[in-house]
Amino acid sequence: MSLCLCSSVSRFRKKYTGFHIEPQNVRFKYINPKNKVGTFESIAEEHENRFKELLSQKINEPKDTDIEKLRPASDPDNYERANATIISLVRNSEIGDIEKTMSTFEEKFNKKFRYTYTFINDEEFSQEFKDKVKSFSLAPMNFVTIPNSLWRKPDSIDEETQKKAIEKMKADGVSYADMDSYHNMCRFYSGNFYNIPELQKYKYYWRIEPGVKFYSDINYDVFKYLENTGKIYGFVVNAYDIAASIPTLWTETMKFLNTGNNYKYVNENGAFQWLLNDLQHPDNNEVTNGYSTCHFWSNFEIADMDFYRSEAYSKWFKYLDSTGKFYYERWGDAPVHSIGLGLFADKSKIHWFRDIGYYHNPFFNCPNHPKTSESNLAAEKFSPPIFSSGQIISPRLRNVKSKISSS
Ligand SMILES: Nc1nc2c(ncn2[C@@H]2O[C@H](COP(=O)(O)OP(=O)(O)O)[C@@H](O)[C@H]2O)c(=O)[nH]1
Ligand SMILES: [Mg+2]
Repeated sequence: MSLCLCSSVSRFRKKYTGFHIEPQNVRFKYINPKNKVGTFESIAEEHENRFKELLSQKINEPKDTDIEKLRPASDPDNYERANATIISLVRNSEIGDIEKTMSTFEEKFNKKFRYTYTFINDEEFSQEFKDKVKSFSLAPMNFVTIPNSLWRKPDSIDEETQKKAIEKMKADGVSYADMDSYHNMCRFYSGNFYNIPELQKYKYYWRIEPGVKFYSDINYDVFKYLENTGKIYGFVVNAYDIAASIPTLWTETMKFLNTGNNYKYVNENGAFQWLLNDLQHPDNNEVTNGYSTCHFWSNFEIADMDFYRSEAYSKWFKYLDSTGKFYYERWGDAPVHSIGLGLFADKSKIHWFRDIGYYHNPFFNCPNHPKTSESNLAAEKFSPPIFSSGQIISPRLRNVKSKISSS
């Protein structure tokens, strides 16, 4: 997956592809590959129209593998599963919301496949939580308490520095700035969850959250879909982040890439242009010094943990963690996963599950799909393009999103 380009080749590539990869000389440049012109509002509008048009087209199951081989067995007890688990980080108090999540998740997917749930918590799960959750599904369940070393704020975080940082984040409108638990959660999902002992044996996971909904009947095994196609990451929604929560994530990443031989981790077929796109929100790129803030919305992920366990991702995460900025800034797991994927993975291995109807406040992925229940969606007052997926989100939407997340 790594590459080493000789300098003449890399100069050539820089000109045409917007990247330059040499030891201690890694640079990326947005090259506007489709040569778009216009104001950022007009480009956003053009994208929005194209996106609406795309979403209005009928979408069915993926066609790049023999999907008939991925159908559920008539008896879920005798189904040969992939090496995968459903994960959810959840508090005891969220039993009501996880029940809501599981009711549509079971109905649309897991009652047919019975993948094991792994519930994860920073505290011990109560007997009441366990008893209730077991009544929501026939699938096996594991209940995991996260070791403190993988969850709690490291001792190296300086209190005074953090205090000042929190004031700055608050002034910049970064929500949850003063909640240690939120920072713990972002750090845990960025770099530690796949290392908890109970997840070591698994390769694939599907992340679900309390209070989300699934709308489409999924009649094929999504894990085997990744396995058969060699893909490593699946998403449904793609959005901009609050740039003030990650002002130095990109520059720290560039420092990492330009140290020692770390250049070798960059995949020449990475999604660099997506990471750098500045046509719609140059304001974001300005704050971050280059990164568009486009990210896969990580409350939904179907992915391969071996990607995070790779030398490239783990070494990079270790570096990020050493800066303390999961606490001095509010680096989220969504931009961290996304930058990692954009740099270290071949972009052809990233999959948009366009056919999966999904909702997490305030965004939807709403497929025009024969197996999506229209009555469910109508009940949610679905209103594209605001509640829709894809990376094409208008400036207006960004305001809506930051208003909602700071309320
Ligand atoms: N056990 C536990 N779960 C948490 C904690 N903080 C967040 N979570 C879970 O982490 C996930 C993301 O948190 P959420 O509040 O939904 O973040 P948001 O979607 O970014 O607003 C959810 O599944 C939460 O239940 C925590 O302190 N303890
Ligand atoms: Mg959430």
